[in-house]
Parts: sequence; structure tokens; C-alpha cells
Amino acid sequence: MVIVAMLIVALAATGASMMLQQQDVAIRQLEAARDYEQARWLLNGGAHWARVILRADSRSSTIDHGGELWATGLPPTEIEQGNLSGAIQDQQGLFNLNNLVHDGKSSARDIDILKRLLQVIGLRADLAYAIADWIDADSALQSPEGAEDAYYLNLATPYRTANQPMSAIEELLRVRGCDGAVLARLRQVATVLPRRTPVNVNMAPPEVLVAIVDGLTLPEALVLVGRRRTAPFSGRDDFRTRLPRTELNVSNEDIAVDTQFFLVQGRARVGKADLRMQALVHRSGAALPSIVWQRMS
Ligand SMILES: [Ca+2]
Ligand SMILES: [Ca+2]
Repeated sequence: MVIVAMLIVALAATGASMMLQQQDVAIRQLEAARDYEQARWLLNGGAHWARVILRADSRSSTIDHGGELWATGLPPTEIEQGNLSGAIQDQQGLFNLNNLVHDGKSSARDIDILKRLLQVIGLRADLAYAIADWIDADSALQSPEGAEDAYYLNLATPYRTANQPMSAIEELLRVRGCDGAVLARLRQVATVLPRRTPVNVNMAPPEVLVAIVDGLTLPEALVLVGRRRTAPFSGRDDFRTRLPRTELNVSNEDIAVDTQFFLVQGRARVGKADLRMQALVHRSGAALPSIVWQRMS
């Protein structure tokens, strides 16, 4: 009788503790979901805020440079139960890899720009051919260093050439000769945008200036970058006249002093949720910039 009573008490105790445990998990799951939702809500608000700032900028200036309000970023800001931080990054100081191909055809002039860029950052210049082949619509090699289906279909894990504009710079990892180290280096000077873009000479790192102005040296580019801090380039002609030597020239279609594509990055920490957001936004005229794509992770 005593043993039976003890068994009943033990079972009841186990059942009760199990119930309590399940309730605890459910509450924690609810809390985590609530934190996640709040973080997501904050990041969406942050993306909207960034677009409003960019619209205000377009109404107050016709050029874009690193000294403007949008470029200052949002340092980690305390909010209820967490913090929010973010930044708006210009994308047109970078070389747009999709510029390599116009209407499906490789552009020799843009391949030369990328070759100079690869060289100045210490990578093999002939990678440019494989990248152009990856994007151009045809299956003909740009040069023996290029790569099309014949190369990729012979790999241990075969795949086909994209033969279309890149949608993310990480695609480089599939291109012949590109690995994680190459991608990390190229990220600092190159990007992938949905259409052809000129380089904003007010935002370009010195290496990109060297690439677009044939013959410009890296020390000369560093001087230009130093001077534009106090006196940003007001137009294409201003940039051209401030080049250090008269024989240096650059095509109008390769340069700009303003930016239309920006990357908005944000991070929200609420309770146990730690969420990051990236969005590519396109600003055209004085309208609220549109979101080209947005990712949360
Ligand atoms: Ca501006
Ligand atoms: Ca191709």
C-alpha cells in the first residue's frame, strides 16, 4: 500500500514537472518569436528610414560624396530590450562586374578596366576573361584564360556557365580561378548591380580610379582621394581637369559624380534575437528610392 502510494506520488511529480517544463519551453518559444518579430520590424523601419534620408539628400544636392549625412551611418543605438545599428553604403564607387557585358556581348573596353583593377589589387589580370565569359551570352572563349561550359562541365561536380548578368557577387565562387580569397579582395572594389553603372569618382577607392583612368598611378589616385575630401568633384569635367597629367583621359560614360544604387545594412538585437538585414536600393530622381532586393539573416 505504501509502495503504491509512493509510485503514484512519483508519477504525479514527474507528470507535473514535465508539464511545467513544456510550459517553460512554450513561453521561451513565444518570447523568441516576439523578439524576432520586433527585430524584423525594427530593421524594416530602418530600411525605410534610410530611403527617406536618401530622398532628402537628392533634394539638397546633385552630387554624392563621403562627407554627406547619409554616409555617416547609425551607430549602435539603444532601444527597448536591445539595440539597432546600420549604415548606408554607396555602390557606385565600386566597379560593377555586370558592366563587362552589354546586351549579352563582352565589352573589350570594360574587360581592360577590370584587368587594371585586378592588377592593382594584386590579383591575376586574366581572371577578367573568365568573369566576362561567365556573364556573356555566348559560349566562345574570350581568351585561353577564359572559361565556358567546356571547362565547367568537365569539373568533378559539373555545372553550366551562367551566361547572364550576375545577381550576387558570391557567384564569383563558381567562376574559374576565383576562390574565397579572391572574392574577399574583390568585394572591396567591385559589386554587382542590375544594370550598367558609371563609377562615382567621389566615392571610388583609389584602386578603382586607377582602373577607370588608364595610365593613372596609385600614388596619383591617392592624392585625388585626399583632395576630394575637402573639395568633392562637382562634375565629370571637374574630375577631368583635376587629373594630374594632361595625357590622362577618361570616357564620360565610365564616370559620374552621383550615385543611384546604395546598400542599406542593419543589425537589430532584441532580447535573444540577433538579426541582420541587407537591402539594395535604387534612387532615381527625387522619388523615394525603391528596394531592388532585401535579405534578412
Ligand atoms: Ca548627395
Ligand atoms: Ca559565356
